Parts: sequence; C-alpha cells; structure tokens
Amino acid sequence: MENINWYPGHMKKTRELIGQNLGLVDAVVEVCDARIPVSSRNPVLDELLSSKGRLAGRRLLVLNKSDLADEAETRRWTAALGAGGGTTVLSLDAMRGAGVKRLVDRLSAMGVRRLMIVGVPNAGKSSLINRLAGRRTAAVGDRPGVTRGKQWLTLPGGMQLLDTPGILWPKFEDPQAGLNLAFCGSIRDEIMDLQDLGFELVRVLLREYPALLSGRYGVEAGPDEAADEALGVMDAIGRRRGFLLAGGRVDLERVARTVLDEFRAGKIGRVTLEKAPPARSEAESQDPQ
Ligand SMILES: Nc1nc2c(ncn2[C@@H]2O[C@H](COP(=O)(O)OP(=O)(O)OP(=O)(O)O)[C@@H](O)[C@H]2O)c(=O)[nH]1
Ligand SMILES: [Mg+2]
Repeated sequence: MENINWYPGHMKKTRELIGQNLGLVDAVVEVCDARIPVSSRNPVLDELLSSKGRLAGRRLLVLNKSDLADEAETRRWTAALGAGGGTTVLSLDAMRGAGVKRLVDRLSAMGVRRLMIVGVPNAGKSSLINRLAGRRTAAVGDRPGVTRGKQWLTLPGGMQLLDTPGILWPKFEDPQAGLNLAFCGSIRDEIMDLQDLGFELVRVLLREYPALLSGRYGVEAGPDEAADEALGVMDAIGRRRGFLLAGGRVDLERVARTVLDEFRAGKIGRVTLEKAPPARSEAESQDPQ
C-alpha cells in the first residue's frame, strides 16, 4: 500500500470501477477508521451514489477499529453520522468480530441480496470480508490490487458479497487528514519523516489525551500543545526508556517510532483523533438559558 501513487489516472480508474460495481449490488458498506471518521472517508462515494438513486437508504457506514477508539466518541459519531437517516451507522471490530453479527442482522433486515464493501486503504475491508465470509478469503494487510474478473462470495445465509472491495483514495489534499491517516498507519511514511510524524502525534495526544500519555510513559504531560512541551515530553520518554545516543542525547527518531507503533497497536489507550459534534441532548444542556 505504501507504494501506491494516487495519481489522477489511477483515481479515475478506481472511481469507474467502483461506479460499475455499485451497479451490481443492492447495498454498499463503507468501512472507515473509528479513530478518524472524517479523514478516513472520501466524498467521492457520495458522488458515485448520487447517480445511483436506487441505493438511497441502502448505505451502511462501519466505524471499524472501534476497539482502538474512544468509546464515548464512537457513540457520538454513530449518532451524528446516522442523523440524516440515509445511512445506517454501526461500530465494529473486524479483527475480533465484535459487531459483525449486528451488521449481518441489519443487512438481512434490509433484504440485501448483493453487497459490496468500500473504504480507504487499511480501514479493514479485507478483515471485514473475511469475518462476513466466516473464513479467510481476502488477504489482510495486503496491498490494494486491481480487479481481475468478478468473484462473488456466498455468505452463510445466502447473501452475495463482491470479493474485491472498492478502494477509496485518502484525502491527500487536506494536510490534517494526511497526518491523521499517517498516525493511524494508512499512509505510513509517505507524508513526512517519522520523527516529525511522531512529534505531531505527541502534540495531539498532549492536547487531547494527556492522562493517557503520562499513564503510558510516566512523564509529566499537561494539556499544553506548545512545541517545546511536545519536544520535552519526547525527551523525557526517551530518557525513561533509555533511548540514548552516544553523548547522552535522546534518540528522538526511536522515541517517535515507539510512540507511533504503540499508538497504532492501541497500547497508549483508546483514542479518537477527530472529535464528534456533541449529541443534541448534550448541546442543549450546555445552552445558556
Ligand atoms: N485493532 C483492530 N485492527 C484491525 C481491525 N480491522 C482491521 N484491523 C487491522 O488493520 C490492518 C488493515 O486491515 P485490512 O483488512 O488488511 O484493511 P484493508 O482495508 O483491506 O486494507 P487495503 O487492502 O490495504 O486497502 C490489519 O493489520 C488488520 O489486522 C479492527 O477492527 N481492530
Ligand atoms: Mg485489503
């Protein structure tokens, strides 16, 4: 996946392919990353679906990797993204299978016969396909490939699933989205160097989840995102872990890699990088009278 170039020709081809495949199904499941429910989506799906009026109301959005995301945020996102009524939103952990039955029940209740899965790279499309199929059919962690012929998987229960998911390319134009995708391992190493990336992640965690950061690394971490503070925290992490270079300087590259790896593996804690709009009842209760 790291080697993919989302040059315009490739995007156009992917868009056409997804468009064609949407014509073959009666429901579409979009998989996004629950930690970044904005950055891990792409409006091109809206565009493609608007020309497929028959799929109105037959769209499901899966907030995957919910095991790694902040539960309260996932609840808010589920409510907010489903608010219009046009999309059914469900949270899921495709790695362990939590939520998959709910998804299948939902699809059955909708009378779905043929469906396809779409999503940005690394969102968990193959993992979900394997979960739905009840066996390992799609290569997990594989690089997105190009379809050769249509293959349908018959799911237990009789539903037909297109075995090749549609790849929605990530939003490279928006630098923050690029960072978020890189933090979550979707476009690793392409956006910027590892040390900068780790530094940016420490800044975000300092601002949003300082207690998790100090809990994991035992360093003082206040909710101050000043650059000095993030650098100071990285330095302290390096000293505690003994990541030292000759002369006693901290190996910041190693600190960055460690924080990124541990974040991606969920070791720092459950984190949602994009905050959901407050649920209506919360917003109302905060309204000054
Ligand atoms: N913690 C966690 N990890 C997950 C979950 N779903 C998938 N993963 C992991 O995320 C990585 C990507 O999963 P894939 O299923 O290969 O994702 P994909 O969307 O098919 O990726 P591409 O084929 O590259 O587009 C793998 O390491 C999976 O094990 C989940 O719900 N929770
Ligand atoms: Mg895949």
